[in-house]
Amino acid sequence: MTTVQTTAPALVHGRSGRIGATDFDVERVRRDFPILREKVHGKPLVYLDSAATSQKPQAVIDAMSRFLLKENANVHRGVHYLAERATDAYEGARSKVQRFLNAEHAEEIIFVRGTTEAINLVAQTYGKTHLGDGDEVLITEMEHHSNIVPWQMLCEQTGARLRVAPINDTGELLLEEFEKLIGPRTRLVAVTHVSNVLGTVNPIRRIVEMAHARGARVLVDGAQAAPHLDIDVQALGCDFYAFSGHKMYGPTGIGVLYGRSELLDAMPPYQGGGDMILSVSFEKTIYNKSPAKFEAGTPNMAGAVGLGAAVDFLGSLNREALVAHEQDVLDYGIRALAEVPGLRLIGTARGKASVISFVLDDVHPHDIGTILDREGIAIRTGHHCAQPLMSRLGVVATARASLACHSTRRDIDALVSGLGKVREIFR
Ligand code: 7TS
Repeated sequence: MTTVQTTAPALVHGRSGRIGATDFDVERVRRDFPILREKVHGKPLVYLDSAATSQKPQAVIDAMSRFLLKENANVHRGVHYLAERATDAYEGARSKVQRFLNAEHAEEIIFVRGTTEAINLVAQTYGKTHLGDGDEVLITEMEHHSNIVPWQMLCEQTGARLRVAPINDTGELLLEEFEKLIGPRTRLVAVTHVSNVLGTVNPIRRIVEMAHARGARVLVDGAQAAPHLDIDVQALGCDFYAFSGHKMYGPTGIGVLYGRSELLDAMPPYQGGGDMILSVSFEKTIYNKSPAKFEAGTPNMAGAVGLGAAVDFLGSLNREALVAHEQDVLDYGIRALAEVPGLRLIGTARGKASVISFVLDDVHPHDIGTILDREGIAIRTGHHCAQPLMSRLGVVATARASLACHSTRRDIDALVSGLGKVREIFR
């Protein structure tokens, strides 16, 4: 088993001084992911489903097993050696995430199960205390169900109304329409940073400016952005930012809600239980401060440590070269797929990131996925938990190839050749 040095740079600087895709040593990065050496149906694995969940580098696997082998104990509670080690590891992961997001304070980082839980937390705490009858939540047509349903539930509970900003046929948000929809009753705007179906990257800073100018708060769903973009919550100016560990090379069952401290301080707790209190009596309970206030019960300690290792892993890659590399594979993929007869790309926004959705003649996407699987190629097919977006696009489902730092042009070539087999079968 190879142990990865997460601190070693995975690339060299180009001689020109400008960093480009060729500066990214993808073969070396691929060696960090043990699963990429697996065979599927006797064929080398071609993993193009990172938007659903990313594969894990050895460093993340090692950090989690090291924690379980040598440091495991319950956090924040014990005075013994292991309890202190575990607490340091858990809180150390929080500091890593704070730096990853450029949050001002570590207390602004709340560990949750994932993006879904982060959004539900905001809806049921901030939302329930700040929205009433006739108030509005504004989302967009390209949201994942996790950034739709929690707001619908909140609206049912409070009498607030859900408004939806439209997109154009390429999958870009119509900013003028969006701005018009921010009215005097808009209390919250909840928008995805990167669409999981279209790859559209939304102009979050502009959106925040528009919303703040009208007194609305902004939650950003960063599930698809965290593995690909540099995120700076202070520069974005957003009020809440949510993401999942498992989509950015970390484990499942751990994610993050960032919230600005003045908002978190004024919010009620999400769940009651251990660790979220300062004192409890049958007459009165006094809640702890953030982040403990929002982390009732024993948290996912090994998960947080794994997420911290994922942050380190991403930090060990030169972001500029990584972005250039992923863009190169994406552009190559878009060009190559556009030439497949009968294939229609879904989502062609300018400056899109990391995912390529498509339909192929009248072949059902599930059939595409099943035939590609026989070739060792993993893609996702279906509605991608974005049924309203499917309706808007006039499709029931799409096939989706999604990229990661280890993706190569070879993966795309394999996909194109697999699609050739699909076409032969359905000729
Ligand atoms: N928001 C976006 C934009 C997502 O892509 C996803 C998951 C979520 C929220 C929910 O994240 P979770 O970790 O809480 O489940 N998206 C996908 C996907 O595209 N394929 O599988 C899961």
